[in-house]
Amino acid sequence: MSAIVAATAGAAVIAATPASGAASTLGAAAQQSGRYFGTAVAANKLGDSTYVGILNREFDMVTAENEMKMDATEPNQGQFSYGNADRIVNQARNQGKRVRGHALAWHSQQPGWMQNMSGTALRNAMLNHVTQVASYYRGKIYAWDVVNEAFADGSSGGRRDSNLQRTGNDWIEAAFRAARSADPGAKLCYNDYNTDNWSHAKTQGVYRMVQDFKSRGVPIDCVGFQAHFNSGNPVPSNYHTTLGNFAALGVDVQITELDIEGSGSSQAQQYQGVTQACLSVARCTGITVWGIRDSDSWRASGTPLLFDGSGNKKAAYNSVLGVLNNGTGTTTPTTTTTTSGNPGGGGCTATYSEGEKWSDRFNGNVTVSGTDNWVVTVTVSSPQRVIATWNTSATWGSANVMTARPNGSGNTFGFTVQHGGNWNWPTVSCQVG
Ligand code: G2I
Repeated sequence: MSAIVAATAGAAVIAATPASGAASTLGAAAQQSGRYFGTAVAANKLGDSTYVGILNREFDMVTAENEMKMDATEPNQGQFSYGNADRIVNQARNQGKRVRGHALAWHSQQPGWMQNMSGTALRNAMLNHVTQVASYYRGKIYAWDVVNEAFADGSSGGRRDSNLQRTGNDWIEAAFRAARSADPGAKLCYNDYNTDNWSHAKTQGVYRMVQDFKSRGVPIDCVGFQAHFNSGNPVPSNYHTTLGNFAALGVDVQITELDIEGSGSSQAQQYQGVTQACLSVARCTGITVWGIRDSDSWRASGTPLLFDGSGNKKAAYNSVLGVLNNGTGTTTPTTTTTTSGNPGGGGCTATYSEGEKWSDRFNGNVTVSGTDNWVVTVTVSSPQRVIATWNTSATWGSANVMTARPNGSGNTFGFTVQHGGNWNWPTVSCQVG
């Protein structure tokens, strides 16, 4: 959205707040900013009408929780089995949903025959598996987790030891190349856990690998952050930094397996923080939760999901939906202009543009034209607060209304808004002083 308003007599104010949708489902709310909201799905629950009802209503992306893993799709070497995976893919696609593929190559959940292999035989078997499965689903998968969990926990920042790793350090890039050949239209992701905190060695190790892959032309399009959180592994306050730094390497980032153990408002706040972190990064293309109801979770006792065991929406659901609905302003419009005429002739125009964004605050910039003697009114909406200004002399009419005047620094000034979860743009209007 952008607007140009002629500088004529009389006040003309264009609301700088973008149309804020009030979507009532997670998928529809995420779509307002071009993102998706997905869930892991288990084939054996597709007969549960409560489960399928929530799935069909709320989510627009689906990941098979176990059914596309190596042990499920190639139980015997060279014999592929897609029955359960197909049930999930077909159910999703019939409902107009997209599918994330999980996972082509992983040290875990290997079929028995593969667990006993090594060397060239294992490398070739892995590459054949990647080629066969990605070819079978060619054109039906939005993004593949090509390689899952290949980095070590702890302080090393290096690779995890596994039979695949022992076939040579280039096994990951070989898998990505095979996947690209088999399904050139799918986004190809590296996916891992404990990579959310920017200061962790594992995060840095994955970052260096992606940087290396991009510099050498290895076909990687995205990085998945599993995001399994609990009190021992809380949502990091620097999550937006992590997502933003990876995105700056030229890849999409996605939250791929989100769940947060806990309950009530504390759990809701953490879900809010993760959602905000994704919305604050333009290339964070979507969020997937790892299951629908608490009772569907791989760690059900931690009640880590958005619906309770009966399928009721939890506080965490409402907080995620609220952030998705308020977050649309962060990526859609780029400039908005407001103008007020000057009864003596002439007028001025104030143009707002977005600045940097963080999980708790964002910057805005205002450029004034038409006069050097301006008075710009900036109005923020609750619970937003302006917490800093530059290149202007500012006074406050009320906590939400700031009056900005020149301070000799020119006709562009800026300010920082602590947003409290409200990402709507401030309104700006200009008068000749
Ligand atoms: O462990 C949580 C996730 C971590 N990232 C990769 C994901 O693929 C992983 O998902 C979980 C599934 O949610 C579990 O459902 O992966 C586990 C296996 O690594 C899955 O657990 C398995 C059990 O180990 C099997 O005994 C069981 O037969 O689920 C199978 C199907 O219910």
